Amino acid sequence: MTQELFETHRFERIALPDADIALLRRLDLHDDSGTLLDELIATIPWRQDPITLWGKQMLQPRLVAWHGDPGLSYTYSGLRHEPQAWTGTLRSLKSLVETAAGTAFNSVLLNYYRDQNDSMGLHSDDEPELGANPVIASLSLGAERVFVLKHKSRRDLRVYKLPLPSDSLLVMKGPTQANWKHGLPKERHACGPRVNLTFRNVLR
Ligand SMILES: O=C(O)CCC(=O)C(=O)O
Ligand SMILES: [Mn+2]
Repeated sequence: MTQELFETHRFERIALPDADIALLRRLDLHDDSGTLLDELIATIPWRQDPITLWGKQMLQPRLVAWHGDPGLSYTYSGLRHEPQAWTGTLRSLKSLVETAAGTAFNSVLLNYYRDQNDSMGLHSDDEPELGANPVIASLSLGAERVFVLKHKSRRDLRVYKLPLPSDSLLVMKGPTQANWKHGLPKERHACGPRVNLTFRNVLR
């Protein structure tokens, strides 16, 4: 059943060693009015968290929010978070993503990149709360941005650049987080806003 759904949705496998990554270039989000991006930007309770970089306190170069089932808690960027409640829109998106990915999720981390100057540094989604070999389903909306993947130990492999178009769904699973880092660099050219939703299953 799961395999069947996977094929129906026409995922492309991203052929990287020590990883299990697939990309669905376009997931139908039932966004007929084309207002989903603006709605998320306007209604999600975005925060800009502080980070310490080279001993200096600054704000992260993007806005974030975390929504999920009640009672979960999750530490990222060194900060512990309680989830905001699911909204109707986030619940519908979760359901579409769960069907496409063939996996259930109990939370979503949202990232809002306002323009080309917003970014996310190289990291792995390897927090202990996610367990070993987590499945992460990452939905992109808005401006196309380049997602980069860098192997943790193999210096012979180049940094892999994967442009993520609007409405695409990237699924990372198996040993991907153990062996690769990923990030979203700034762009040199002007670009509009992008919202990314990474659905995760946080273990209780
Ligand atoms: O914006 C993206 O595509 C990456 C997001 C990400 O890696 C994360 O939320 O952990
Ligand atoms: Mn990540």
